[in-house]
Amino acid sequence: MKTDGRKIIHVDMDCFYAAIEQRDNPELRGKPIAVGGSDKRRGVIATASYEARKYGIKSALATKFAKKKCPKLIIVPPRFSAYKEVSKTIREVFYKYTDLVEPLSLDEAYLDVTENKLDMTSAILVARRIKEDILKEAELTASAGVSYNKFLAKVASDYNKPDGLTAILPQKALAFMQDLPVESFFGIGQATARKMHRLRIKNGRDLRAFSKLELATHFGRNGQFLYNICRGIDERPVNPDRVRKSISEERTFSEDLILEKDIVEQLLKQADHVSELMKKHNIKGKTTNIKIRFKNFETLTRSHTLGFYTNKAEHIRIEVEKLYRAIENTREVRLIGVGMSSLDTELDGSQLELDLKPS
Ligand code: DCP
Ligand code: MG
Repeated sequence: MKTDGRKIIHVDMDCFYAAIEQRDNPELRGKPIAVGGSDKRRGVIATASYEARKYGIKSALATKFAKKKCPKLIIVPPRFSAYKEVSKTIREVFYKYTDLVEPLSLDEAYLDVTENKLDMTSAILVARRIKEDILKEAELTASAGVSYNKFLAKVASDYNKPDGLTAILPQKALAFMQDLPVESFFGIGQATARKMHRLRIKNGRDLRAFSKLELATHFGRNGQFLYNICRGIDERPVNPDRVRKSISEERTFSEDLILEKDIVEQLLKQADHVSELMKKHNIKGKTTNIKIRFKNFETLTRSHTLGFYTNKAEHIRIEVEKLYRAIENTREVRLIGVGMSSLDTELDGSQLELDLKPS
């Protein structure tokens, strides 16, 4: 099989927010806990400890419902600054081994260790060392997956959680995917999985029985990707800290915003922050972007490009408000992002992000 000889690691922290809360408060250890919003204020669970997962408590569940499933469940409010701090620590660990690090979120990243700073030939050994370093530096466990591409490394890290280390060698890749349920394929969401079930596709073996054309017919643009991944082919490179070409501010609220007035007010506040930051660094942009995440984690993005560069708050405010009004939203909002792109500094690849604190 063609593997282009890469060595990719995917690292994902174990029940990230909850593990940090248990680390920092010994009274929570060994108990079913969940980080999230209060049931009294119609909050949702961000994540749950392994003790709580036994009761079926998981991300995005309404806290009220979670308490019904597990009456002893302890709800802990999130402390985003602590999570960011840990995220920084683990990234520093990654950079000890390679600069080819592509963070996917606060708690997970891809690393290309084909060549690495310690000249280690075994990627499995690198992964073990990374896990040890994380345990030492952050007192937390991570799960790692090792393989020759991103897709398989990601599947592998999820295979044996928590504190797992799974390698999928090239000669084992197809066998590994044969019986892997489509739900465990990264990139296959719930809706696609349901569609697959209707087509009697339950696992990698079933998927491989479909031709490229058939997959394209049923799954559109995703068809080619599906055709490749079930054959163990994924040539996407690890993108080290992509030079992002935007300035943005994102906020997750500890309680969802319900009133339109509050949502718009928050959007305008963030527009002001983005404008301030742009002015401070003498940057202007043409495209305004907003991102709205609803209570159920569905996320919408909208953008509009002006015919001129600006960093004026009054311009960004108008754009942001127009973009939001056009959505005609009636749902509760848990996250808002406001940003500017198409920057006049794009040629030198400037990138800035506000350091966020939750409101
Ligand atoms: N998160 C969230 N809402 C979600 C999913 C996740 O707020 N719907 C947050 C809380 C998680 C963190 O992101 O702790 C990392 O997400 P993961 O999907 O990696 O979940 P965990 O790390 O909590 O658990 P696992 O051990 O399964 O990776
Ligand atoms: Mg995780």
